[in-house]
Amino acid sequence: MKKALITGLTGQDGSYLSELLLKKGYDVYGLVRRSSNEPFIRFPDSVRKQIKVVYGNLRDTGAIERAIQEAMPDEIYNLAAQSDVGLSFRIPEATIEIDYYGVGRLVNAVLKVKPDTRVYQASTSEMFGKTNPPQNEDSPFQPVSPYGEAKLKAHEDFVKGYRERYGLYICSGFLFNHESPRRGEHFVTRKITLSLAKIKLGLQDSFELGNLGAHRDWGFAGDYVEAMWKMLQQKKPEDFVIATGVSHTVREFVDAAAKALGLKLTFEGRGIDEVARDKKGRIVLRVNPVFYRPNDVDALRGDASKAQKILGWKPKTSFEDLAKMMAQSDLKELSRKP
Ligand code: G4F
Repeated sequence: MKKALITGLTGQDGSYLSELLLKKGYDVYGLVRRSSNEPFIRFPDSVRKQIKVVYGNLRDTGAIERAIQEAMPDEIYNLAAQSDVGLSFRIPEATIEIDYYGVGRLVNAVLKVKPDTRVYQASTSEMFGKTNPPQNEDSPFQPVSPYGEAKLKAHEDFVKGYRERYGLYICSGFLFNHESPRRGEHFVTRKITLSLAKIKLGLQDSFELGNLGAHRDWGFAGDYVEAMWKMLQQKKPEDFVIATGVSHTVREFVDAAAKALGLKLTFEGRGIDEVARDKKGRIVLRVNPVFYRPNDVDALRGDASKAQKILGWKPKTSFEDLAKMMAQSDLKELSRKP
């Protein structure tokens, strides 16, 4: 039986990946922060029971080494991160601490305890930053956020660097935005679906967003964890862009989620004066500059043809189906609550 250790187990990707690996017959260990309030909120009970928890985090070298000693994993998936791009402008040091130094601690522990472990590093499309789409593995990196910078440095030093210097089997997945009903509520897609579902049920009148014009390439997280696993099953370690190849604005996501809930919205105005109205003319969405970032990535659209060719991977879920899945899940959950 193969063994896998997942850091960041309790997040969206960790929950889908652990389900996938359990289905494939893996023994799954998770590095879990003791401070998480409801660490297993995203997990069905049946999955949760099968996961072996090791408490620790990427700030703690001793805990990382102990987790590897305990699991003796064939594969490690490093999904732990300060992954909120907007927040990284406000907490840059904490972001670098986890997203850069944390990766260093992990790969050094691997070399010390079990150097034949295969490692997946969650790199990101945010590293491409200002580079024009479509972005692929050969595109230049031009990050604009502390988060993107920390992830880029970790990729250069600990993925490319340790692969070349120490022969470590380590791959970066440059994953474009990937979402699901399990997405954290501070990311834009989930904020949108949750707010619209509340509006639909009369629990809220309106909500606010920042940059409505940003383009993102949004896919379904459940499809993307399969690509992570495939990367660690190859003869040699390589890096891959994982994306749908289709890009939409934040405004278009609002529209698609609203349609899925039977709400017809009309957008009017520009910049901070833009609003969306429902069919009775009531304002349901306003722009609030509080949600703008000091610097934002304007346009992301990935070219995942290398992943398709070498891994045989392609996305299964369309943009419209993703928005519908998330909006309907929030509506169902909220309707259930007393
Ligand atoms: O949902 P977001 O916060 O995702 P972002 O910044 O693209 O980052 C996500 O995807 C990356 C992959 O490219 C990951 F590496 C990263 O960890 C994370 O998962 O924001 C998407 C867009 C941005 O342009 C943002 O400015 O939505 C815009 N936006 C507009 N209003 C907003 C809001 N974002 C948030 N979070 N909240 C708003 O109210």
